[in-house]
Amino acid sequence: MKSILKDKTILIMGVANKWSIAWGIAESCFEAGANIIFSYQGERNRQALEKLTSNMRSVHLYKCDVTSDEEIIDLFGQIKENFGIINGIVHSIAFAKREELEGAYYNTSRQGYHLAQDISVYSLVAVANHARKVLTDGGSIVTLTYFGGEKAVPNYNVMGVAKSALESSVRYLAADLGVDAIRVNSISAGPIKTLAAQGVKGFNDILHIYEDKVPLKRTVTQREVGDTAVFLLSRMSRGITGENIHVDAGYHAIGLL
Ligand code: NAP
Ligand code: 1JT
Repeated sequence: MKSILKDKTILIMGVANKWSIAWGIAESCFEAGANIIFSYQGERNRQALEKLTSNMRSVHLYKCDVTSDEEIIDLFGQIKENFGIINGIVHSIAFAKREELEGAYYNTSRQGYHLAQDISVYSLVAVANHARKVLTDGGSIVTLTYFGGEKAVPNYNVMGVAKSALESSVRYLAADLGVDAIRVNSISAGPIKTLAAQGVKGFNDILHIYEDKVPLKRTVTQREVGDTAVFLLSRMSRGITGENIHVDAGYHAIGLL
């Protein structure tokens, strides 16, 4: 298992800091022998990545704000130029305005709705499209979702609707790209304390419910998500596409009273 991604080059999008799920995935990929390329939104993330990767083998960092088509096109242009072919992409990016993640969903603003869809969903579509020029040997695309895309979870609101669209996009992209041997899947992670989760009203209560009630009686870690991502990026999962794997300590399988 140690070299399951040996000779594979993986692009990881969405590391903000050491708590990011994308960083847990990067650590798992690194341990599995992958060459890793990172893309980051802004200068602050670049500095965090430089620090985090200071003891890694060759590190490659590219700026890409996914609200910009030019930056996405430019990212894959540079990757084509410097690497030719890559084998996998991890999309670990989402955004919504904090004020949209509490209270009634019907209070969602038009602009807040569009922003959440643009960054959290359309970005995967645009990335998949432009990535085709570097996934010419086939490949695997993995994105991150949450249970609030399947059921109405209090406060998740506009992000829940975005995650539904993301999970549907995974199926449509899988249908499109299968002919090119490109697989597309998502991981539905349980709640994890990250920068995104910080300041979310009631988030700690959700973590406590997990510790009390879910089958494994605990929350999940970034590395547990990372190890599932390695599976999805590797040939071990070569028969799987259009799938959503829950890494949530069993929460999705039970009915809570
Ligand atoms: P995180 O560390 O804050 O990661 C979110 C990343 O998205 C950050 O690196 C952020 O960069 C980036 N991003 C936002 N807007 C962007 C843009 N326009 N262009 C490029 N990058 C952009 O939080 P996380 O919890 O690891 O989230 C990663 C994924 O996991 C998200 O899809 C999230 O919905 C999903 N997820 C999280 C949980 C959880 O409980 N934490 C559970 C299930 C699924 P900046 O920091 O610079 O904005
Ligand atoms: C974003 C945020 C995406 C928080 C996110 C997210 N995906 C998962 N989380 C954590 C979370 C948040 C809520 C929740 C359960 C988990 C913050 C803004 C950027 C996008 O409620 C049940 C609200």
